[in-house]
Amino acid sequence: MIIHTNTDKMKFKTSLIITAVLLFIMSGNLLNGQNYDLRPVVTLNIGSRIGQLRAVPVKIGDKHPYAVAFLYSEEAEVDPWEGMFFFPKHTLKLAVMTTSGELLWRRDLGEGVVPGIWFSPLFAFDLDEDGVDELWIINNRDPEHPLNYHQYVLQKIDPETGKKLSEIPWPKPEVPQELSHLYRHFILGAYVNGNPLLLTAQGTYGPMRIQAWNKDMSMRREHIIPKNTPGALGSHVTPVGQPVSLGFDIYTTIPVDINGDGIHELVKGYFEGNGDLIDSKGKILGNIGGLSAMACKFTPAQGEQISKDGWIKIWADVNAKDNQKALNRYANPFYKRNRIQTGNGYNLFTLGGI
Ligand SMILES: [Ca+2]
Ligand SMILES: [Ca+2]
Repeated sequence: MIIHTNTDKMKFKTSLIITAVLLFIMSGNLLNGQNYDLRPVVTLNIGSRIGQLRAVPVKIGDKHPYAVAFLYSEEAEVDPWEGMFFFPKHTLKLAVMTTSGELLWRRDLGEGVVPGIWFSPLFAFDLDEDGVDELWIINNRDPEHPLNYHQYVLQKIDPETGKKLSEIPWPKPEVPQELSHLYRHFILGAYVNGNPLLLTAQGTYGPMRIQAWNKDMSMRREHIIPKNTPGALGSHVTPVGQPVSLGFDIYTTIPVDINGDGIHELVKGYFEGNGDLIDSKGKILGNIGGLSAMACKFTPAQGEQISKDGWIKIWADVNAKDNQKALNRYANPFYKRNRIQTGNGYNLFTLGGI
Protein backbone atom coordinates (compact mmCIF):
# COMPACT_ATOMS: atom_id res chain seq x y z
CA MET A 1 0.00 0.00 0.00
CA ILE A 2 1.20 3.49 -0.73
CA ILE A 3 0.19 6.51 1.26
CA HIS A 4 1.32 9.83 -0.18
CA THR A 5 0.00 12.72 1.88
CA ASN A 6 -0.84 13.72 5.42
CA THR A 7 -4.50 13.62 4.45
CA ASP A 8 -3.99 10.11 3.23
CA LYS A 9 -2.24 9.25 6.48
CA MET A 10 -5.25 10.47 8.41
CA LYS A 11 -7.47 8.49 6.07
CA PHE A 12 -5.25 5.50 6.70
CA LYS A 13 -5.56 5.81 10.47
CA THR A 14 -9.30 6.12 10.12
CA SER A 15 -9.37 3.16 7.77
CA LEU A 16 -7.41 1.11 10.30
CA ILE A 17 -10.08 1.71 12.92
CA ILE A 18 -12.87 1.03 10.44
CA THR A 19 -11.04 -2.05 9.25
CA ALA A 20 -10.74 -3.42 12.78
CA VAL A 21 -14.49 -2.93 13.32
CA LEU A 22 -15.29 -4.49 9.94
CA LEU A 23 -13.09 -7.46 10.66
CA PHE A 24 -14.91 -8.04 13.93
CA ILE A 25 -18.33 -7.71 12.34
CA MET A 26 -17.45 -9.86 9.36
CA SER A 27 -15.52 -12.54 11.17
CA GLY A 28 -18.45 -14.93 11.03
CA ASN A 29 -20.17 -13.62 7.93
CA LEU A 30 -17.74 -12.95 5.14
CA LEU A 31 -19.48 -13.95 2.00
CA ASN A 32 -22.95 -14.33 0.73
CA GLY A 33 -24.10 -16.50 -2.10
CA GLN A 34 -22.34 -18.75 -4.58
CA ASN A 35 -19.80 -21.08 -3.15
CA TYR A 36 -17.18 -18.51 -2.26
CA ASP A 37 -15.83 -18.80 1.26
CA LEU A 38 -13.23 -16.08 1.77
CA ARG A 39 -11.21 -16.47 4.95
CA PRO A 40 -7.78 -15.53 6.26
CA VAL A 41 -5.71 -18.70 5.85
CA VAL A 42 -2.35 -17.36 7.05
CA THR A 43 -2.04 -14.83 9.85
CA LEU A 44 1.09 -13.40 11.37
CA ASN A 45 1.13 -10.86 14.16
CA ILE A 46 4.30 -8.82 13.79
CA GLY A 47 3.57 -6.64 16.79
CA SER A 48 3.51 -3.24 15.17
CA ARG A 49 1.35 -1.03 13.02
CA ILE A 50 1.99 -1.43 9.28
CA GLY A 51 2.04 1.71 7.15
CA GLN A 52 3.42 0.03 4.04
CA LEU A 53 3.91 -3.53 2.89
CA ARG A 54 5.31 -5.30 -0.13
CA ALA A 55 5.16 -9.07 -0.37
CA VAL A 56 6.63 -11.52 -2.87
CA PRO A 57 6.51 -15.32 -3.02
CA VAL A 58 9.88 -16.96 -2.35
CA LYS A 59 10.86 -20.59 -2.83
CA ILE A 60 13.39 -21.76 -0.23
CA GLY A 61 14.22 -25.03 -1.94
CA ASP A 62 12.20 -28.08 -0.90
CA LYS A 63 12.32 -26.95 2.72
CA HIS A 64 9.87 -24.08 2.24
CA PRO A 65 8.63 -24.19 -1.36
CA TYR A 66 5.93 -21.65 -0.49
CA ALA A 67 7.27 -18.83 1.65
CA VAL A 68 6.64 -15.09 1.52
CA ALA A 69 9.28 -12.38 1.75
CA PHE A 70 8.06 -8.97 2.75
CA LEU A 71 9.29 -5.45 3.37
CA TYR A 72 7.25 -3.37 5.76
CA SER A 73 7.40 -0.28 7.90
CA GLU A 74 5.26 1.47 10.47
CA GLU A 75 5.87 4.45 8.20
CA ALA A 76 3.64 5.30 5.25
CA GLU A 77 5.26 5.11 1.83
CA VAL A 78 7.95 7.78 1.25
CA ASP A 79 7.91 9.09 -2.32
CA PRO A 80 10.92 10.88 -3.88
CA TRP A 81 8.81 13.67 -5.41
CA GLU A 82 9.18 16.81 -3.26
CA GLY A 83 5.40 17.18 -3.25
CA MET A 84 5.08 13.88 -1.41
CA PHE A 85 8.42 13.37 0.31
CA PHE A 86 8.56 13.46 4.11
CA PHE A 87 11.17 12.48 6.68
CA PRO A 88 10.34 9.02 7.94
CA LYS A 89 10.24 8.36 11.66
CA HIS A 90 10.41 4.59 11.21
CA THR A 91 12.69 2.18 9.36
CA LEU A 92 12.08 -0.55 6.84
CA LYS A 93 12.09 -4.19 7.94
CA LEU A 94 12.76 -7.22 5.76
CA ALA A 95 11.28 -10.56 6.85
CA VAL A 96 10.36 -14.01 5.60
CA MET A 97 7.45 -16.13 6.78
CA THR A 98 6.20 -19.51 5.74
CA THR A 99 2.66 -19.98 4.53
CA SER A 100 1.94 -21.78 7.79
CA GLY A 101 2.47 -18.39 9.47
CA GLU A 102 5.93 -19.01 10.94
CA LEU A 103 8.26 -16.01 10.96
CA LEU A 104 11.66 -17.35 9.88
CA TRP A 105 13.55 -14.12 10.50
CA ARG A 106 13.28 -10.36 10.46
CA ARG A 107 15.90 -7.68 9.84
CA ASP A 108 15.71 -3.96 10.44
CA LEU A 109 17.39 -2.24 7.47
CA GLY A 110 18.20 0.82 9.56
CA GLU A 111 18.02 4.55 8.99
CA GLY A 112 20.11 4.52 5.81
CA VAL A 113 17.38 2.81 3.78
CA VAL A 114 14.43 5.01 2.85
CA PRO A 115 11.09 3.23 3.40
CA GLY A 116 9.49 3.70 0.01
CA ILE A 117 8.96 1.45 -2.97
CA TRP A 118 10.87 3.68 -5.40
CA PHE A 119 13.89 3.89 -3.10
CA SER A 120 13.81 0.29 -1.90
CA PRO A 121 12.48 -2.49 -4.12
CA LEU A 122 12.42 -6.16 -3.16
CA PHE A 123 12.95 -9.06 -5.54
CA ALA A 124 13.16 -12.84 -5.03
CA PHE A 125 15.00 -14.72 -7.76
CA ASP A 126 17.15 -17.81 -8.11
CA LEU A 127 19.98 -16.23 -10.07
CA ASP A 128 22.60 -18.81 -9.04
CA GLU A 129 20.24 -21.71 -9.91
CA ASP A 130 20.64 -23.67 -6.67
CA GLY A 131 16.88 -24.13 -6.34
CA VAL A 132 16.54 -21.39 -3.72
CA ASP A 133 15.29 -17.88 -4.48
CA GLU A 134 17.72 -15.41 -2.99
CA LEU A 135 16.37 -12.00 -1.97
CA TRP A 136 17.68 -8.86 -3.65
CA ILE A 137 17.49 -5.44 -2.02
CA ILE A 138 19.25 -2.08 -2.08
CA ASN A 139 21.13 -1.26 1.10
CA ASN A 140 23.30 1.71 2.09
CA ARG A 141 26.88 1.63 3.36
CA ASP A 142 26.39 5.13 4.73
CA PRO A 143 23.48 4.74 7.15
CA GLU A 144 23.78 8.32 8.41
CA HIS A 145 23.02 9.70 4.96
CA PRO A 146 19.99 7.97 3.46
CA LEU A 147 20.08 9.90 0.15
CA ASN A 148 23.76 9.15 -0.53
CA TYR A 149 23.29 6.94 -3.59
CA HIS A 150 27.10 6.84 -4.03
CA GLN A 151 27.10 4.31 -1.17
CA TYR A 152 24.07 2.29 -2.19
CA VAL A 153 24.70 -1.42 -2.72
CA LEU A 154 22.78 -4.24 -4.36
CA GLN A 155 22.63 -7.02 -1.77
CA LYS A 156 21.99 -10.71 -2.17
CA ILE A 157 20.29 -12.07 0.97
CA ASP A 158 19.94 -15.68 2.13
CA PRO A 159 16.14 -16.18 2.34
CA GLU A 160 16.41 -18.79 5.07
CA THR A 161 18.51 -16.78 7.51
CA GLY A 162 18.35 -13.15 6.35
CA LYS A 163 22.15 -13.01 6.22
CA LYS A 164 23.90 -11.05 3.49
CA LEU A 165 25.51 -13.37 0.91
CA SER A 166 27.20 -10.72 -1.24
CA GLU A 167 26.92 -7.17 -2.46
CA ILE A 168 28.06 -4.96 -5.29
CA PRO A 169 27.78 -1.18 -5.73
CA TRP A 170 24.35 -0.07 -6.92
CA PRO A 171 24.75 1.58 -10.37
CA LYS A 172 24.66 5.33 -10.11
CA PRO A 173 21.87 7.26 -11.79
CA GLU A 174 22.46 9.99 -14.33
CA VAL A 175 23.04 13.39 -12.72
CA PRO A 176 21.97 16.10 -12.40
CA GLN A 177 18.35 15.08 -12.03
CA GLU A 178 15.57 16.33 -9.85
CA LEU A 179 14.93 14.43 -6.62
CA SER A 180 11.80 12.77 -7.92
CA HIS A 181 13.60 11.10 -10.83
CA LEU A 182 16.84 10.34 -9.03
CA TYR A 183 15.51 7.74 -6.60
CA ARG A 184 13.47 5.40 -8.78
CA HIS A 185 15.05 1.99 -8.58
CA PHE A 186 14.04 -1.41 -9.91
CA ILE A 187 15.34 -4.95 -9.39
CA LEU A 188 13.94 -7.45 -11.87
CA GLY A 189 14.79 -10.77 -13.47
CA ALA A 190 14.77 -12.37 -16.90
CA TYR A 191 15.67 -15.57 -18.71
CA VAL A 192 17.71 -15.64 -21.88
CA ASN A 193 17.66 -19.05 -23.57
CA GLY A 194 16.69 -20.51 -20.22
CA ASN A 195 19.52 -18.83 -18.31
CA PRO A 196 18.60 -16.40 -15.53
CA LEU A 197 19.75 -12.79 -15.62
CA LEU A 198 19.26 -10.23 -12.87
CA LEU A 199 18.16 -6.83 -14.13
CA THR A 200 18.55 -3.52 -12.36
CA ALA A 201 17.30 -0.13 -13.48
CA GLN A 202 17.49 3.48 -12.38
CA GLY A 203 15.25 6.36 -13.34
CA THR A 204 11.77 7.19 -14.61
CA TYR A 205 10.61 10.17 -16.73
CA GLY A 206 14.18 11.33 -17.54
CA PRO A 207 17.47 9.59 -18.33
CA MET A 208 17.36 5.91 -17.45
CA ARG A 209 19.83 3.05 -17.15
CA ILE A 210 19.19 -0.67 -17.28
CA GLN A 211 21.81 -3.31 -16.41
CA ALA A 212 21.83 -7.10 -16.89
CA TRP A 213 23.89 -9.21 -14.45
CA ASN A 214 25.21 -12.74 -14.88
CA LYS A 215 24.94 -15.31 -12.11
CA ASP A 216 28.47 -14.44 -10.87
CA MET A 217 27.34 -10.78 -10.66
CA SER A 218 29.54 -9.70 -13.54
CA MET A 219 27.74 -7.19 -15.74
CA ARG A 220 26.59 -8.61 -19.06
CA ARG A 221 25.54 -5.30 -20.54
CA GLU A 222 24.17 -1.88 -19.77
CA HIS A 223 21.60 0.03 -21.79
CA ILE A 224 21.45 3.80 -21.38
CA ILE A 225 18.35 5.76 -22.38
CA PRO A 226 19.26 9.46 -22.59
CA LYS A 227 17.00 12.25 -21.49
CA ASN A 228 14.36 13.28 -24.06
CA THR A 229 14.54 9.95 -25.87
CA PRO A 230 11.25 9.49 -27.80
CA GLY A 231 8.92 6.91 -26.29
CA ALA A 232 7.35 6.09 -22.96
CA LEU A 233 9.50 7.36 -20.08
CA GLY A 234 6.96 7.45 -17.30
CA SER A 235 5.82 3.88 -16.87
CA HIS A 236 5.49 2.75 -13.27
CA VAL A 237 5.03 -0.89 -14.18
CA THR A 238 7.35 -3.43 -15.75
CA PRO A 239 5.32 -6.41 -16.95
CA VAL A 240 7.26 -9.39 -18.22
CA GLY A 241 6.05 -11.15 -21.32
CA GLN A 242 5.29 -10.87 -24.97
CA PRO A 243 2.48 -8.35 -25.20
CA VAL A 244 2.15 -8.74 -28.97
CA SER A 245 1.07 -12.36 -28.70
CA LEU A 246 -0.64 -12.34 -25.31
CA GLY A 247 -2.13 -8.91 -24.78
CA PHE A 248 -2.11 -7.23 -21.38
CA ASP A 249 -4.71 -5.39 -19.41
CA ILE A 250 -3.68 -3.40 -16.35
CA TYR A 251 -6.24 -2.67 -13.69
CA THR A 252 -6.32 -0.14 -10.90
CA THR A 253 -7.98 -2.68 -8.65
CA ILE A 254 -6.06 -5.88 -7.98
CA PRO A 255 -7.18 -8.87 -10.04
CA VAL A 256 -7.32 -12.26 -8.34
CA ASP A 257 -8.88 -15.56 -9.37
CA ILE A 258 -9.94 -16.37 -5.83
CA ASN A 259 -11.97 -19.48 -6.67
CA GLY A 260 -9.73 -20.92 -9.36
CA ASP A 261 -12.28 -20.91 -12.19
CA GLY A 262 -9.94 -19.11 -14.56
CA ILE A 263 -11.88 -15.84 -14.36
CA HIS A 264 -10.64 -12.87 -12.40
CA GLU A 265 -12.37 -11.39 -9.45
CA LEU A 266 -11.20 -7.92 -8.36
CA VAL A 267 -10.25 -6.69 -4.93
CA LYS A 268 -10.46 -3.00 -4.05
CA GLY A 269 -7.97 -1.59 -3.72
CA TYR A 270 -4.39 -0.49 -3.52
CA PHE A 271 -4.19 3.29 -3.07
CA GLU A 272 -7.69 3.45 -1.73
CA GLY A 273 -10.55 1.07 -1.41
CA ASN A 274 -12.50 -0.83 1.15
CA GLY A 275 -11.29 -4.37 0.50
CA ASP A 276 -14.42 -5.47 -1.36
CA LEU A 277 -13.99 -8.52 -3.56
CA ILE A 278 -16.16 -8.21 -6.67
CA ASP A 279 -16.89 -10.49 -9.61
CA SER A 280 -16.81 -9.57 -13.29
CA LYS A 281 -20.34 -8.20 -13.08
CA GLY A 282 -19.57 -5.97 -10.10
CA LYS A 283 -21.29 -8.14 -7.55
CA ILE A 284 -19.69 -7.94 -4.10
CA LEU A 285 -18.52 -11.40 -3.03
CA GLY A 286 -16.87 -10.53 0.24
CA ASN A 287 -14.52 -8.15 1.95
CA ILE A 288 -11.04 -8.46 3.40
CA GLY A 289 -11.48 -5.46 5.67
CA GLY A 290 -9.17 -2.92 4.08
CA LEU A 291 -6.50 -2.36 1.47
CA SER A 292 -4.72 -5.26 -0.18
CA ALA A 293 -0.99 -5.54 -0.73
CA MET A 294 -0.77 -8.35 -3.26
CA ALA A 295 -2.72 -11.09 -4.98
CA CYS A 296 -1.31 -14.23 -6.56
CA LYS A 297 -0.79 -17.88 -5.75
CA PHE A 298 1.05 -17.75 -2.41
CA THR A 299 0.18 -21.20 -1.12
CA PRO A 300 -0.34 -24.67 -2.60
CA ALA A 301 -4.08 -24.32 -1.91
CA GLN A 302 -6.36 -24.00 -4.93
CA GLY A 303 -7.25 -20.59 -6.34
CA GLU A 304 -5.19 -17.45 -5.87
CA GLN A 305 -4.88 -15.66 -2.58
CA ILE A 306 -4.84 -12.06 -1.34
CA SER A 307 -2.31 -10.60 1.08
CA LYS A 308 -3.98 -7.97 3.19
CA ASP A 309 -2.24 -4.84 4.32
CA GLY A 310 -2.42 -3.57 7.89
CA TRP A 311 -1.91 -7.09 9.17
CA ILE A 312 0.17 -9.80 7.59
CA LYS A 313 -2.72 -11.94 6.43
CA ILE A 314 -3.30 -14.10 3.41
CA TRP A 315 -6.94 -14.52 2.45
CA ALA A 316 -8.29 -17.36 0.35
CA ASP A 317 -11.51 -18.91 -0.85
CA VAL A 318 -11.39 -22.18 1.03
CA ASN A 319 -13.88 -23.62 -1.48
CA ALA A 320 -11.64 -22.74 -4.44
CA LYS A 321 -11.19 -25.42 -7.05
CA ASP A 322 -8.73 -24.81 -9.88
CA ASN A 323 -10.12 -25.63 -13.33
CA GLN A 324 -7.94 -26.31 -16.35
CA LYS A 325 -8.12 -22.69 -17.45
CA ALA A 326 -6.74 -21.57 -14.08
CA LEU A 327 -4.09 -24.29 -14.06
CA ASN A 328 -2.96 -23.21 -17.53
CA ARG A 329 -2.69 -19.67 -16.27
CA TYR A 330 -0.54 -20.58 -13.25
CA ALA A 331 1.68 -22.67 -15.53
CA ASN A 332 2.17 -19.83 -17.99
CA PRO A 333 5.82 -18.71 -17.73
CA PHE A 334 4.74 -15.10 -17.77
CA TYR A 335 2.47 -15.68 -14.79
CA LYS A 336 5.40 -17.18 -12.90
CA ARG A 337 7.71 -14.33 -13.81
CA ASN A 338 5.26 -11.54 -13.03
CA ARG A 339 4.32 -13.16 -9.73
CA ILE A 340 7.72 -12.16 -8.35
CA GLN A 341 7.61 -8.62 -9.71
CA THR A 342 5.33 -7.17 -7.11
CA GLY A 343 8.05 -5.75 -4.85
CA ASN A 344 8.91 -3.27 -7.61
CA GLY A 345 6.94 -0.24 -8.67
CA TYR A 346 3.22 -0.77 -9.17
CA ASN A 347 3.60 -4.22 -10.67
CA LEU A 348 1.05 -5.95 -8.51
CA PHE A 349 -1.58 -5.07 -11.13
CA THR A 350 0.16 -6.71 -14.06
CA LEU A 351 -0.81 -10.27 -13.17
CA GLY A 352 -4.39 -9.40 -14.12
CA GLY A 353 -3.63 -9.43 -17.80
CA ILE A 354 -1.98 -12.82 -17.74
CA1 LIG B 1 19.65 -19.35 -5.46
CA1 LIG C 1 -12.56 -16.61 -10.37
